[in-house]
Amino acid sequence: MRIINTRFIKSASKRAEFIDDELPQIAIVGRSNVGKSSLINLLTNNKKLAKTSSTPGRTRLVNYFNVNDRFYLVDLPGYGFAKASKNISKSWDSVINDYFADNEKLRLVFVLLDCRLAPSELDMMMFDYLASHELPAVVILTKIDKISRSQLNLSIDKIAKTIRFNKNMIIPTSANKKIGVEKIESILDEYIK
Ligand SMILES: Nc1nc2c(ncn2[C@@H]2O[C@H](COP(=O)(O)OP(=O)(O)O)[C@@H](O)[C@H]2O)c(=O)[nH]1
Ligand SMILES: [Mg+2]
Repeated sequence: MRIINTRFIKSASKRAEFIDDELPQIAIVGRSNVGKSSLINLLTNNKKLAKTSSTPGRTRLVNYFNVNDRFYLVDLPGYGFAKASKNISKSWDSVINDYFADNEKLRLVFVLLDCRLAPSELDMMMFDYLASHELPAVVILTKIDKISRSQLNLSIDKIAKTIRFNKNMIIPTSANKKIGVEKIESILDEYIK
């Protein structure tokens, strides 16, 4: 599927505001600053849209983008904000749990990981959570323009082992160099029927 037409629909702060219509949904998760907004910008090639999603007040919200009138791309709040907190649940927004709970429209979750960093405890919790809820996940490695190709191969091997993922479920991307769009588009065909 080529992404041709995208538009921002709404931001939701609680369950009652979530969208539940006939369109399937693909969610984007990851720690703050991993590159969620930049990925949306890359995929939709729409700077106005990215601006919308990076409005500071909106970062704790669930942001819905309609893509090709075929599905919603759903930008979830970044986790790991409360670094000082010993309480992990405090750094994982409850709106994330609410979004995942009984969500029949959710087809796939993109979990974003920075290609230079080992997956965090919260990332691992997210993978466990998705596995236990039988939600399909694809890993998007962000910011690959920051490392060499050989570093990238090492990083993919390491991360694949850590999270026990098949390497072809890990997609290298760069928002800056516009790398990875075709691979992500081909993944969409598998999950959006
Ligand atoms: N070099 C590089 N920087 C990136 C890339 N993607 C995001 N960034 C930078 O990383 C920072 C956080 O990105 P953002 O999309 O706002 O992350 P979010 O908090 O997950 O939405 C910003 O300064 C971006 O410019 C990338 O592919 N390459
Ligand atoms: Mg963002």
